[in-house]
Amino acid sequence: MALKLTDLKTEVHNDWCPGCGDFGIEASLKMALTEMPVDINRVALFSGIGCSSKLVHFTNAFGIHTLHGRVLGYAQGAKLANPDLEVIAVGGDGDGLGIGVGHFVHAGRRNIDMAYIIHDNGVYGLTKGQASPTLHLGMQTKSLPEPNINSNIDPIMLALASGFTFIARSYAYNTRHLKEMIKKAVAHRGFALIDALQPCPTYNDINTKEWYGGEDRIDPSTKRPMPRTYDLESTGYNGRITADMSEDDVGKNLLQVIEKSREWGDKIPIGVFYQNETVPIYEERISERSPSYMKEPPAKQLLAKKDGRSVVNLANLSKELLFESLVLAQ
Ligand SMILES: Cc1ncc(C[n+]2csc(CCOP(=O)(O)OP(=O)(O)O)c2C)c(N)n1
Ligand code: SF4
Ligand SMILES: [Mg+2]
Repeated sequence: MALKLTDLKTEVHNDWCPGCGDFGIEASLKMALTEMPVDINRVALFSGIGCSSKLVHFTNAFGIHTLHGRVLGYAQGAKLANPDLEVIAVGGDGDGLGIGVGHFVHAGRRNIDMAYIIHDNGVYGLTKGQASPTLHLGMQTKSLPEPNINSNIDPIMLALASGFTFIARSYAYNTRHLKEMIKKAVAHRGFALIDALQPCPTYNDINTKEWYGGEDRIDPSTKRPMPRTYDLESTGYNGRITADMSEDDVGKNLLQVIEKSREWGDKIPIGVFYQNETVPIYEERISERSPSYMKEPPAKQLLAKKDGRSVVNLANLSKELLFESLVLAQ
């Protein structure tokens, strides 16, 4: 039976602030799940810690709310233990690009087949609005006593440098666009990132819904706001790398990702910046060394006998490692 949006609803009380962009990301994810050919019983959601990371409680699918900055460790581990899972990780910009930035970079190098959505609101929402790594230099959101003293991390550029094979950006209130990006990220074979721009009306009073919507920029001819975000695809942009491309063309494509990632302010591109399915995924790399891996991954190994006793016999090992070494040491 087709999955409906109501199937994904939970009874957990939602305490996001009114107007929070997290609602748009939650709605987009749920819409995407109902439209994708995935079995919801095989979907596994993982989140870190932050306002955004509460999303797993509000979605009726298997999920784990992990630790701050550790979402990718858990999510990648689960996918490697059971490659049949459709793993989707979510979390804040602080979670993924502050404390968790090491995991972010190494996830790119591995290229495990899973998707990761960063809720990019420029602040540490849950802990009262400190500057997150994506807040631009010199910006002073309302919780900051002084303007931000650090330059920002650009998730698109960092992902490109780290080896991510699908890099997209979307906007929380453009749920139709974000839903499509999520579907593409999940369908992508390899590690897929979506940088989801997300207004935090409580602590980020600069990158607001009105700011993204261009309400301070009225088109003199139409007298209507000129939204800051625009769809890359509508400009003919194509970030895909294919096996038949020359080194020169690959280089040109990489340059256009850099060029587009630098656009910010009055014009903010959203869409797929880069997609490269010519890089082997981690699961293939392991299979080359261990041909039985995909057939018998760790999650399909027998852990216990029918009577509940472990099939693992540690007696000999502990005897060798502990007992004998202690006896010998005497
Ligand atoms: C190891 C550790 N360090 C710090 C914290 C405190 N902490 C909880 S959430 C958070 C930041 C959340 O910001 P972000 O990841 O951007 O998520 P948001 O709330 O903005 O969605 C911090 C610093 C923690 N829970 N664990
Ligand atoms: S503090 Fe910001 S990010 Fe957190 S729930 Fe409120 S509006 Fe959303
Ligand atoms: Mg944040």
